[in-house]
Amino acid sequence: MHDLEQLKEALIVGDWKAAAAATQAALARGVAPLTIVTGHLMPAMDEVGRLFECEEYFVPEMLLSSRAMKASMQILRPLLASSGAEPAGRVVIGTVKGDLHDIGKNLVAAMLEGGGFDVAPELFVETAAARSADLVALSALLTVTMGWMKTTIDAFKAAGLREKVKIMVGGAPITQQYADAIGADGFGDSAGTAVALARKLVAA
Ligand code: B12
Repeated sequence: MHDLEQLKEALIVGDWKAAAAATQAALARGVAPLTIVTGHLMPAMDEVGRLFECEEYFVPEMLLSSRAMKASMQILRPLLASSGAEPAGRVVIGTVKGDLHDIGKNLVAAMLEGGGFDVAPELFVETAAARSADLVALSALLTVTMGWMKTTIDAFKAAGLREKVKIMVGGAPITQQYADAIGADGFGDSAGTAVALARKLVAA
């Protein structure tokens, strides 16, 4: 089997050792890190989500798959984050309260680092104030945690900091309409669009 097919299979069956080995093999062949992520890791996780939805997989299987994805990302992240670009701004990024899904957020963070942003994790209002952030990036993967995005934006308003930062949102259930409705400044549907959006927002 081709290494990229092995990688997808390793994620679906939740074999982190095979995922790490297939990632190394693909890199050694010269496959670009971002191609591995968008072309192979993400479709594999979509398949895991589909299997969960049709009740072939349950939480333990999803956990094994996420461990395999993380093993692959551990190898890819430094490569995604090392573009050597000029500092473009300061970002605070996190997954909203109640939501454990951090794979997509970590990927967006790695891409932002690669795009020259200085990225600080979580604790939105405090960290944004302490680090004089230009941009706050919120991630949510559950329909039940999406509401915390609005709560977080409201917390910035209450702290008198809303005008000082731009806020961008993303995650599988988030749409442009939702971003507009909660008063976010921007929405991105992938780690790649996150960097372009971040640049646009800090330049505005
Ligand atoms: C892995 C996984 C888990 C793992 C998470 C491990 C981890 N540390 O992250 C575990 C097992 C813990 C888990 C738990 C649960 N999960 Co889950 N999970 C998934 C799964 C299969 C993959 C998610 C993932 O990593 N995708 C890959 C990443 C790279 O993609 P992404 O997160 O979408 O991020 C990309 C974009 O959205 C965007 N993006 C993301 N954030 C941001 C932020 C900004 C600012 C921007 C610009 C862009 C952006 O860029 C990213 C990269 O391109 C999804 C299915 C799916 N297809 O999404 C279900 C899924 C999200 N889970 C689901 C559910 C129901 C649950 C549970 C409630 C299950 C349960 N009964 O307990 C729990 C909830 C736990 C909690 N409180 O959070 C549902 C959600 C349904 C819904 N509409 O709410 C899904 C959709 C599965 C399904 N089809 O039913 N899960």
